[in-house]
Amino acid sequence: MHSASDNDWSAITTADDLVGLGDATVNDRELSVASYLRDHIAPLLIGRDPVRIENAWQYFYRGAYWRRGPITMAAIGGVDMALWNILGRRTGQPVYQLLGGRVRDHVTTYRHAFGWDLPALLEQVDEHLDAGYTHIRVQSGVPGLDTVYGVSRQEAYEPAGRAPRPTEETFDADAYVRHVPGLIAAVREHVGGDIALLHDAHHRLTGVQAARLGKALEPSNLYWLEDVTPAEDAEALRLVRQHTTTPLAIGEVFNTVWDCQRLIEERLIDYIRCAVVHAGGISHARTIFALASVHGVQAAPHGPSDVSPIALAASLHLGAATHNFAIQEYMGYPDLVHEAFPHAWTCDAGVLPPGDEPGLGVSLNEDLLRSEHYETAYPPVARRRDGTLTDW
Ligand code: KDG
Ligand code: MG
Repeated sequence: MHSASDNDWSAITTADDLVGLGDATVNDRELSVASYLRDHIAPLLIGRDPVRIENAWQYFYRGAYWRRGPITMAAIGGVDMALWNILGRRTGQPVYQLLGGRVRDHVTTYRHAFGWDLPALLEQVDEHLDAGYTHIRVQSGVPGLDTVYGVSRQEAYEPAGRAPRPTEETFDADAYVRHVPGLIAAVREHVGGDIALLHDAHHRLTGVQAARLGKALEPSNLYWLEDVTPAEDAEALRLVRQHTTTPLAIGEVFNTVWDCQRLIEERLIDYIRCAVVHAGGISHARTIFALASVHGVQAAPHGPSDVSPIALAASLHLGAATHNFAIQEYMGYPDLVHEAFPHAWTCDAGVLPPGDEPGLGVSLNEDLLRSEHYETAYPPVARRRDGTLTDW
């Protein structure tokens, strides 16, 4: 490779001037990854053969004494995506062809509906139904709380607010667990039996609270209950598993196969939610999903608006070629983001075709990006009523 990250954008340029884009964004820690790339990876890319993608992955993972963690793995992930992108452009093939070709006609997606109360929530649910979506994540406010993570009184794309420090909100797990089953039952009644409903608890419950919630949600027949306990606590999930048949999804905060090995091998979850960007790129997400396939667990990557159109493209190419890839989260982007990252993937009536352009099929509108500037944004911090922090 000729140069890497020597402009403002995360691009790798080969000696014969092929450019590969990657995404290495870690929401609210963006600059740490930028430093990791600039200071520790870019100098070591120079002179490497861009075709040896697996070799580069192994070098950056095993060659570093300090391994794993979101910053390291996102940096490796960004490089890996860019190298797959380059290989596609060099061979004139979309990345899904290089991964073995399509196993499915399209990748199914789910959208977010949120509303402070039931009428507001149903309004958004209806908009998604009218647009042809069949899978909808539903989140709402909770009586007695002023704010709830991911639910805004206004329209919003991402819970992270642009500010020099995180806002704080109060969370009450009992109030939440009391409220959610009735709310989702009302949504189920509204949409009928054929629509898949999902819900995200954002890691904030104990095992017992989560088990109660899962049980109470059984009549609503959820597609999944997500992040119901802190992801790193396998025994909490085991407790939930023992008490409910509500399907469980977890893993958006995992970065390597070793983070989720136990959950997958012991079948404590139904869906593994690692994102290509945060889990070491296409090469390593493929390893995770392969382990999952052996144990009856399906892939369902994270895809909020802080996962860029480049990383989404990488996920869709992998999804097209991965048998146990169930669904891709797609939160949507503001218009500015679509303009900044022109992309071949499309979103139409609940499906996300990756497009057939060589590589990942995403480019950068550099003029537009140059006119924007970086601002710190943080998701809120949540405290219980006594002031202690929630797990997240
Ligand atoms: O940065 C945090 C967001 O990506 C997260 O809140 C979104 O939980 C989330 C989801 O499932 O999309
Ligand atoms: Mg989530």
